[in-house]
Amino acid sequence: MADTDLVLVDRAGPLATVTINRPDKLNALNPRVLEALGVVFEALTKTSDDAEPVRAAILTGAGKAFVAGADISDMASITPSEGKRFSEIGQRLCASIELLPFPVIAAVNGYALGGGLELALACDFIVASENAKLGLPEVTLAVIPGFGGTQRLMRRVGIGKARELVFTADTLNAEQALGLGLVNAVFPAAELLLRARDIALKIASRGPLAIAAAKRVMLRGESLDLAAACELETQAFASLFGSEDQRSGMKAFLEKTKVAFSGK
Ligand code: CO8
Repeated sequence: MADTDLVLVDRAGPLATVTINRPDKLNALNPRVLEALGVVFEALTKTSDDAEPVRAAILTGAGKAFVAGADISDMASITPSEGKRFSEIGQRLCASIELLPFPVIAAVNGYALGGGLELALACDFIVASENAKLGLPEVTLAVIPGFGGTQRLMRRVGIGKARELVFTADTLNAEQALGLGLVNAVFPAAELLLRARDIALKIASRGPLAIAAAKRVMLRGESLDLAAACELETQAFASLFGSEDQRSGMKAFLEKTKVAFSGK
């Protein structure tokens, strides 16, 4: 399969749907898939004359899996330094998704295991199909999560539950993941992408500069103390005043009219 086929992109107005397309291997992540994802997300930040800028994206998988993990056949005989390189490629991709100026929703359509759940955790939030299965089974292979999973899971569900899930390698079904706040919503499989797109469209209708600022301060603030994080919020809040969108948004409210934001 050519590298360009490993990750598919569908653009519709302000939305992009990115599909990991290696269904015969349950979308297992090898370096080529990771690189292709990096290229695709980077391209989505560029605006071209013939397409609207991306305001929200959905990441999903082709077939019955979101992603069943990093590719075990690629990892089976690697050395510690190769393991470090593989981990760094995955970590870079996850960090780059977090730094995108628009939200990315992980639409988990089946297995999200190991590196697959780690990738979903780097997205802004997760929605799942009723048949989804989520977990970090790395210790069954005598390794640990290497794409940021130990750290992001802890921040998402709390340290005690994250420890339990990492140490036991237990797999959660969609309802259990919902109960933990690991996923935000569960939908019938046939509706998953439609429902994810509804959420993405709502986000895309809001002020784009405000969404980018909110994403940035929530990401950075998570690892700061509260006072420093609130200071970051103040700076971002202040910087939004004077934008065309802030002026037209508030004017439209006062005049009881509708507004379409320009991102300026
Ligand atoms: N890697 C490579 N191939 C895989 C993977 C994987 N993670 N998962 C599935 N496949 C392949 C299978 O080998 C099979 O290929 P083939 O048809 O050629 O034999 C094909 O996908 C279909 O899979 P199954 O036949 O196994 O499908 P089932 O429906 O019977 O089972 C499961 C589905 C339960 C998801 C099963 O495939 C499974 O257990 N997969 C492995 C899950 C796992 O352990 N994932 C964690 C991997 S470790 C990891 O992700 C570490 C991340 C951090 C890396 C840090 C860098 C060093």
